Amino acid sequence: MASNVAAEPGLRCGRFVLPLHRPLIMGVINVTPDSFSDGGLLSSSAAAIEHGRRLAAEGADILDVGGESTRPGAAPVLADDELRRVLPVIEGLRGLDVPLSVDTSKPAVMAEVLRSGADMINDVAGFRAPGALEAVAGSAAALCVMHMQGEPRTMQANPHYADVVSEVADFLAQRAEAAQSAGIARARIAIDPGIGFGKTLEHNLELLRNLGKLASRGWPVLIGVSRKSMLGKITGRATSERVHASVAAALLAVINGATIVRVHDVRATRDALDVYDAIRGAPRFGA
Ligand code: HH2
Repeated sequence: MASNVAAEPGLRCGRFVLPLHRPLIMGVINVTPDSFSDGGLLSSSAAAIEHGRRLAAEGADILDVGGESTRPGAAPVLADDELRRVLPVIEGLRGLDVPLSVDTSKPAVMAEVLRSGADMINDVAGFRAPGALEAVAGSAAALCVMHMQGEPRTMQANPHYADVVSEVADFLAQRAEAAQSAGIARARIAIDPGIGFGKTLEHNLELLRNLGKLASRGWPVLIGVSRKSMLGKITGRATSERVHASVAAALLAVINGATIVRVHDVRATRDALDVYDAIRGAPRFGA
């Protein structure tokens, strides 16, 4: 569980400081009609709030609320529509003892959700939009800085890298340093290579094999691979049948260097990570 003790080392995340000595789970709440794995399921605020409560009870360490799908080919959403989707959910979940993240790339949405008490901003565009870093700088929120080649509409058309691991790591380090130059403390930043965002299956696998190289840059690494098409390519299964593959990928990501995993299936992931923590003798389980 998150702590309110400001002096504890960890990821500073709005009202909380998240300990980084054990893997953390970010549970996904997509308040969208068109997300790739669960679009339309949480179209009402009430359903999204109930889902968020369930994910928290299942062991989520962070809840990530999204009002715009980023799947390849997804239609863009206006800031006002995005806010209409996410604000009531933030309001409804604020009373839980869990940090609330908002998945957005729009500075106007960032500013407004921070005013409403969001603890983290998760930007798949790496805070590249003009005004994005300024929108978060004055808050206490954590940032997830993600890598994406291209933009969602076209990113899977022809992704190309000379060396995917070093190019992604260099981009993330540059963006994290730009955030720090904008006055954002290092302890507020996590980085994410953006699995499936302008990457082929081989690029994704190469990144997941080399998470240690990303982690060695010094910021905690967040990975979102849950139910993604790369798992469909490997297993041949539809999105709703990728729970086992997603848990395997999340566990391997943690073993390879990730600290935070962004998942749809919190309970199954929690079980796997609890077993992992127990076997490696993490403090909560004793030696
Ligand atoms: N993946 C998705 C959305 N946001 N954020 C981070 N930091 N990392 C990710 O890998 C990531 C993300 C895509 O997944 P999902 O939210 O389930 O789908 P959609 O974008 O279609 O709503």
